[in-house]
Amino acid sequence: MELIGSLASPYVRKVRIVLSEKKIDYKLTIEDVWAPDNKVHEYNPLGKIPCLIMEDGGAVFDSRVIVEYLDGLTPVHKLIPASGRARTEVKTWEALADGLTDAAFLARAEVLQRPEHERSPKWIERQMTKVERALVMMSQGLGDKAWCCEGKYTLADVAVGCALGWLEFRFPQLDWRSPHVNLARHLDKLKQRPSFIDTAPRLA
Ligand code: GSF
Repeated sequence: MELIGSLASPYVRKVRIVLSEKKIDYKLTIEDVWAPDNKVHEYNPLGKIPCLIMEDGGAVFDSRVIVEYLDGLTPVHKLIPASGRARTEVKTWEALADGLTDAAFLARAEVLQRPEHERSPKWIERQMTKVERALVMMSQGLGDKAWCCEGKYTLADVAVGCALGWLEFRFPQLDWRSPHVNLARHLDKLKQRPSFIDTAPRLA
């Protein structure tokens, strides 16, 4: 099994953490999606990572589809409840965490990909408001619990950890820890896990 990804992507990290927790072996192929000659589109026409290449050559994307596939691959350390309200709750946490990252990503791209005179401050403010509101919902949802939901470590915690870890990595100037002490505590706890340590975001 081959994972096309990068060492900084929060979505790739989410997949790598699930692979690690479920003890699934894989090959990581690093691709820079921003390089003009990158080959990602040969696997995923959307040109996005992560993209999982299965043993039969089939491609799986995006990260939510990949982690759902992986969780069903082996009974080792199930991270998504089998069905019902519990499954929906975990997947909604994942959508919240990925949505926070999506918004932060768009705000950052507005600065990195556009010359100053073309940037829209209103657009950046719109995206960062989504980030702030997502943080509030995460903090309220976690409360003083040990895990996001179901009273145990699930994909919800993996997704939240990847989103907060990416904010820490790419938005060091954004102080989300002071207003959301419980989220800061949760991330610091998750960062002790080998799966998080081994996939800490870094530049290639
Ligand atoms: C988002 C992946 C994504 O935007 C998922 O896998 O969950 N919904 C998808 N990945 C970025 C790389 S990143 O996270 O550093 C990506 O591939 N961007 C390239 C592009 O063309 O948007």
